[in-house]
Amino acid sequence: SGAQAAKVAANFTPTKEDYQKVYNRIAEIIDEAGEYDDGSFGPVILRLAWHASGTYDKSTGTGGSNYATMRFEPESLHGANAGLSVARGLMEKVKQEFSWISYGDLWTLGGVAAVQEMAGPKIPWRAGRIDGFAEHATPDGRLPDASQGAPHIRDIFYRMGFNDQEIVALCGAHALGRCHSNRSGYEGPWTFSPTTFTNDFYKLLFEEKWVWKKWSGPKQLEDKTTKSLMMLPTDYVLTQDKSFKKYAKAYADDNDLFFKDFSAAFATLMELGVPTQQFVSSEPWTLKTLDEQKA
Ligand code: HIF
Repeated sequence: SGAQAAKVAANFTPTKEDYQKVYNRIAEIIDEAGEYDDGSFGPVILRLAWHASGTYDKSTGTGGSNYATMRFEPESLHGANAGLSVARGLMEKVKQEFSWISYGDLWTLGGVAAVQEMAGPKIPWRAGRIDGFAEHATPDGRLPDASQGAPHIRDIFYRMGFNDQEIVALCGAHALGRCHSNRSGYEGPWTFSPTTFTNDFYKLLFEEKWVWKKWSGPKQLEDKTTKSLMMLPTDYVLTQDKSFKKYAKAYADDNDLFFKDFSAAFATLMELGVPTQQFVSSEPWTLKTLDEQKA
């Protein structure tokens, strides 16, 4: 808009209130999904935020959310990112209105808004990412492969700096959204409420009987009772590996613990690869949901 353009021209420094406005716009768009999937763009926007951040390698300091390199080929075409053009397109609409925000801030703020608007925990968030270039992109293969087992999950998430407890806490986000055969090859949702953030992912892992789905697609599990839910091999491993299982059980039994641990791990994920001195505030901000602002 003209007002936003004038702000940029005046070398304007955005405040927390300006980022809340961006959050609000994303939150509105999440709800404008119509017939798309389960009626929400929240899950795919969350997935963009995670794939933008999850390329981080702590040993080289490369990857992560700082430069938003998924805007460029070949990263945008990496197999793991199939379908995320939907989310990048939605975020582009927001960028047109708030041209002063960096793509890295915009996409991670999208992840925060998605979690919070789908009734999840508050995610503390800081602004300060800067737009980079294609040369900042990382090679294909940094994101997890759902067909693999516990050693692969550990390789990928230890590389980002996470421990077993944090890995299992993050995995609860698969309560949201669904797999699409034309994106990953896998098919179906993990829970009966794929647009509401709950600890149902862990509950279902332990309460349902999971059997291999008989189909021509990639190996995935289905619940024996309704055959309408799915688990990826990497999800099911959380019930098989002794260390993972301990945490998965704890989160199945205690939703508050899950919310608290997810919030901390997800906030860390969103900041991977961002030099500390770049953040505009030392204290993270907690942004309000649309509902809270109506009150
Ligand atoms: Fe996912 N994930 N994820 N994921 N993911 C898919 C979809 C979503 C993995 C694989 C897949 C995390 C970890 C892992 C979301 C959020 C998070 C799909 C289906 C696959 C295959 C894509 C498609 O077909 O559209 C693997 C192997 C992971 C490591 C164990 C995170 C923790 C759970 C980090 C995370 O936050 C979300 C949300 C979706 C749903 C997207 C949608 O469009 O509905």
